[in-house]
Amino acid sequence: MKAKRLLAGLALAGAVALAATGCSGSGSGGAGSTDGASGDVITVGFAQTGSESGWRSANTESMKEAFSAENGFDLVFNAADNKPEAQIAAVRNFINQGVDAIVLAPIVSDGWDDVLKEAKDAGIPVILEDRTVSAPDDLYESWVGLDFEKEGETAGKWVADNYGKQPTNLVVLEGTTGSSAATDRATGFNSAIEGSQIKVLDSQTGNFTRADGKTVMEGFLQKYGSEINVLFAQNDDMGLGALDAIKAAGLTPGQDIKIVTIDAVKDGMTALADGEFNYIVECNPLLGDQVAQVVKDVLAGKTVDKQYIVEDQAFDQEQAKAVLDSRPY
Ligand code: GZL
Repeated sequence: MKAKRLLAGLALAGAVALAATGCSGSGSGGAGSTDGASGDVITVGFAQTGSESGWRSANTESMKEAFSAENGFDLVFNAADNKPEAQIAAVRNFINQGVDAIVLAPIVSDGWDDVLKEAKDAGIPVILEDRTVSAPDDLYESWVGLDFEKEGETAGKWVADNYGKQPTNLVVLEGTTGSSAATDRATGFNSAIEGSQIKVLDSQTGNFTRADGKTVMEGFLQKYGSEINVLFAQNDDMGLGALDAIKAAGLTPGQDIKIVTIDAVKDGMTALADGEFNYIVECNPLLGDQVAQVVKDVLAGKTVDKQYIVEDQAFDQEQAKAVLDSRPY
């Protein structure tokens, strides 16, 4: 059983509070300083997925802020344009450069065993952030991420509680095929609607992007039209793209078609506050401080947990209105 540590919810200041279970990084090398003992700059290769969504932009910003020069880091950044083979090549380049540590936000779960083994053989620790991989967990030091299955379950429970007691037709915009975020959200969502009168008419990937979310929703509307009662978009951006398609079809989002999404980025929360979305489950992108702490602890030879899972919350329209102006992303 992997040791895992739940981190307290996101403080509005955007800092990730650590749970009282002692994950305090109390030794030298807190994320806000150099690594204590040696004071040497830590060179970190960060293999990011790309820039597919508002969530990704917020995550990249959080990581760059945490892995700054004043925090004792030299960050080598790569964004793989959502191409798994390019991301594997980026990790291999980091190994060849001899970085001190590698941070990876894996686009997809599979295909990582070989290059992670190469990193291990080169003595370069790998820390996963955001999504995770299917490779054996002895090939990476730790995963700082989110409970995607719980996010999907929370979204599904809201749909089942509100619309599951009468025949309801639903379509799904899935995230990137093969990503742990998409796979686990689907697992959680489907388990939550099981036994209800929710009927899934169709489910296709929109690759977590607005453009593809719009295109796939246009197809759904052409095929099913006003039969569609509810849209579950696995991230805000696909839901935002779907808004354009729904309006172009002469339908009113949030009324004719209820919309539930995951992320809670600013544009999504604005759509929720404006009544175009109906419910959003948060997925906290501000992981940088925790990841930087784990990197420093690993390089200082300290024991770290295999998982650090950041807790999420959820919002309806009234809650979105109340917090919109104070949200850090
Ligand atoms: C979730 C993250 C997903 C977001 C999308 O942690 O991997 O990828 O939900 C992003 O917005 O593109």
